[in-house]
Amino acid sequence: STVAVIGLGYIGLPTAAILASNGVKVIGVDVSDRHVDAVNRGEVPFVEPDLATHVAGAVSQGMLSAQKDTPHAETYIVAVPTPFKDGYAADLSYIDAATDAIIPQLTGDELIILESTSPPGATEHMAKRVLDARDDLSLDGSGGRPIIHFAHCPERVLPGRVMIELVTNDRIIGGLTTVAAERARDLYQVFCGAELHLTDATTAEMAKLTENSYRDVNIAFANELSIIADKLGIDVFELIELSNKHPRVNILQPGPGVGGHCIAVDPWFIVSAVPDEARLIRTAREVNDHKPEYVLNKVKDRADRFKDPVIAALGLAFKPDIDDLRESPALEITKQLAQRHSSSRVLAIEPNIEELPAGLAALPNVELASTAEGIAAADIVVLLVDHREFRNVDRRLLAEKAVIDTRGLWR
Ligand code: SAJ
Repeated sequence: STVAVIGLGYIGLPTAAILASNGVKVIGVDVSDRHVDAVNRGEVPFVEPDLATHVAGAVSQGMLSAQKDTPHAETYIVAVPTPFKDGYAADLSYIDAATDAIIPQLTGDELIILESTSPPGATEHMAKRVLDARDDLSLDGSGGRPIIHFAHCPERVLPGRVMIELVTNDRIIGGLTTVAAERARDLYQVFCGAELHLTDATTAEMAKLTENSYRDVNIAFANELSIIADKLGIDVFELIELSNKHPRVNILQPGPGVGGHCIAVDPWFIVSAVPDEARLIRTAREVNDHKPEYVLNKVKDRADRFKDPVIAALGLAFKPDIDDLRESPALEITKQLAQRHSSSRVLAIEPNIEELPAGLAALPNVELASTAEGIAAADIVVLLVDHREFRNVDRRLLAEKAVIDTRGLWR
């Protein structure tokens, strides 16, 4: 039997590759020629450790291929983006488009699994869209009509560790019916070595959003503490380290804000579904979103003591030791530094990229610099990302500088 994976991005392609490596025939579907062509050559269009080996192996053995049209398959896995739109509601248009392409292929007894992170009710929404278009099909066999099975199985893998965590993380599988959940479990069992927990679809949707909201709230707590500690003149990193010596306390680390396309987005899906109830979750988002402005004000306080200081911004990525700049507070802060201090030189230091992203390259006062040279030339050094390379910076280089260390890396 064949599995069609719709969306060959950060989640879909690893899932397609690991299924195919475990003997399942997989057809990957993507709207982008670049993704389709890369996969058919056995290549990976983005960076993720070990993924390239899996894709190359699966393609050369004929177990994985990619195309733009949605084929008929016994199982569909939908792994397309769910960005948010104005008002912070989830934008389901990619899910709807994937669903519309599946609808004409259905003959009965297919299983459709939604993997995309989704607001509560999205799996039911998908089922309704299918059944509204096809009154010859049903969820339960009523009227003797063939059944289509629906389940939600959110991904939980950490970028950079995807191929490991696909195998080792427990998974939550929410079916619109018990049979749907059981069929989805049989599929994930092929590659997942951890436990598979069955529930209903809405609980599975909420579990995913809850995990990321939990992390967001915990980081917001740390970010708020960092502002309180500044006010009180104490070191927040020591404060958290000492508080975490308590056996039931485990506070995360403050930073210049929360980036990536999951933790800074998913909590809004809960807020927009239940705006009056999700008060803490909304506030945490606001606290984390405010942190870049706080850092910018801190730099301004220092800069006011110089005439056109040279500012080095260390790190552009959204977290350490990756090249992913999407939704990165470090990138946004660097851009704002250049715009607000337009007669200053801003040295962007990001060891994981070769050239400046377009948004920064367009600014006349920004240059990409190496770590040692950038720091040496700077009056103000702002550490934004705790990359490995920055940990070992020679402290003598920092001695004469105004240093703002948002990650506590150089304590
Ligand atoms: N961050 C802090 N302080 C911390 C930890 C993180 O400021 O103590 C910041 C990071 O710098 C980064 C942001 O949070 O800007 C998010 O990074 P992350 O490493 O916490 O998470 P992601 O976005 O790479 O992946 C998360 C993971 N979710 C959880 O850990 C609950 C991952 O398991 C999910 O699969 C992923 O979101 C997703 O796709 O939803």
